[in-house]
Amino acid sequence: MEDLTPSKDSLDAIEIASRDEISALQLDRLKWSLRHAYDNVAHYRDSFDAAGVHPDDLTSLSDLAKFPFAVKSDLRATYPFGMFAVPRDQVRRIHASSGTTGQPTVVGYTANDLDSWGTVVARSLRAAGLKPGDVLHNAYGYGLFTGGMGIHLGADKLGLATVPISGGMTQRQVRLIEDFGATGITVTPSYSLSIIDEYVAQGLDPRKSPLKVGIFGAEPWTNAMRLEIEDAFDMHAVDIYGLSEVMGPGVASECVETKDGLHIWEDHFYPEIIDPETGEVLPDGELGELVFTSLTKEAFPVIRYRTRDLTRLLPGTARTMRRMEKVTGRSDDMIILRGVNVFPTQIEEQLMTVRELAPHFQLELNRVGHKDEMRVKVETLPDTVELGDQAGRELAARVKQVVGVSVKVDVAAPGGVERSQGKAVRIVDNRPKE
Ligand code: DLL
Repeated sequence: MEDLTPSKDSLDAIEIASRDEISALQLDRLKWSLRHAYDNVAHYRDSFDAAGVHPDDLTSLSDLAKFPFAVKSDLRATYPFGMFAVPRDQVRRIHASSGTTGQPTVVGYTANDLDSWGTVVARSLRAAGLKPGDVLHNAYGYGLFTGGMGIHLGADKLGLATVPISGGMTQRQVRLIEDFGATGITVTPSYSLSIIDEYVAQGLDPRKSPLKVGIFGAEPWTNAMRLEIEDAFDMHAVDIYGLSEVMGPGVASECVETKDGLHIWEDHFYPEIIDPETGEVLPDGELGELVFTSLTKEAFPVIRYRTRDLTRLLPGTARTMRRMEKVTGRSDDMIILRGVNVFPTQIEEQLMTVRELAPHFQLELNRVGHKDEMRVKVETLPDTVELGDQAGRELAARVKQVVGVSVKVDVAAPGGVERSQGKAVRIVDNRPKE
């Protein structure tokens, strides 16, 4: 694979500034952001007052721990625009979550917010090794989802030639990557697997594609999956993280030269890790729930927003900004099976070690009698169909040994597991609601 390391002088100065400079900037911006939220959003004013804290109480970064958390239900309760901090005529963009599990969450951006978003996404794409002259095949969904439009903003800012293909119509994805000579692709890891299958179905070798790097996010994926995708396309694969409430894609991103976790763009987003049970702030290095406070956002400031994503904070490497480890999963996606906590990423890791099985999978939870049962739905490769039963037994044994739970493995023929066109649905929960 080609060395895509960006030159030092192409980086924003703040990416490699000293920790003291970064902290000083964060403190200034944090003071502004708390004040802005308190003065302009009733929810923050009420919750700060109820907790007996005021923006003036913050004199150091660690004082942030005194302030109350914001959670998704706060956003839903103020649907649609109750958390906006600017007059409506200053809002230039509105995005929203799909709302499949309740009231959609609505977020807004001013012109300055869109500019900052473009900056952090451009930084992320540059960290992945892209530069002006590259053709970016952007297969994240365009629409209310922040993936497509967010990446597009940053690609424009960096000076790439963007192909705004969005998700779906997989045959055409392959054709346009080839015909337009895409050198970068932005896509969910699960949908990239469908694109790889389609290459093979068309009799093409994905390793011969023009792609040099893929920038994958919007859902958890493992380092084992990274190796699988890098090998299939003969390209680099890096991780990009973000969430609509905090901005969208580009809150944190991995550097192609190190691939050692995602640098958080700390001049715009202040991270904390908390114990999800007690809310206590944990020291860097410890695993817990990621919490973000926006430092520059005007339309939709978030103060101590609980992401539900589990990870840990690590010191900077390729950049001075701190890293977050690859996300293990969302606390909502943690399955408790007969007392053992299991994340879909743990199953993914084991699946990747069984050579005869394709990387697609889904977990089905059933109640059998009084017991919960997990079925892992997988499929064979076209040339390993006869080895399916044996491969299924091997996967069950590895999951038992490494993850510590007994699962049933259902091995289907190639194409038997539902394909994703965006975020994969990893868990199908058929258990009766309690
Ligand atoms: O998924 C934004 C995004 C788009 C990120 C494209 C990266 C690329 P939401 O739809 O609001 O926004 O979903 C946010 O997705 O809280 C995580 O649980 C999960 N997530 C996002 N990126 C990653 C990642 C977009 N790299 C939620 N690894 C977040 C693991 C991720 N989980």
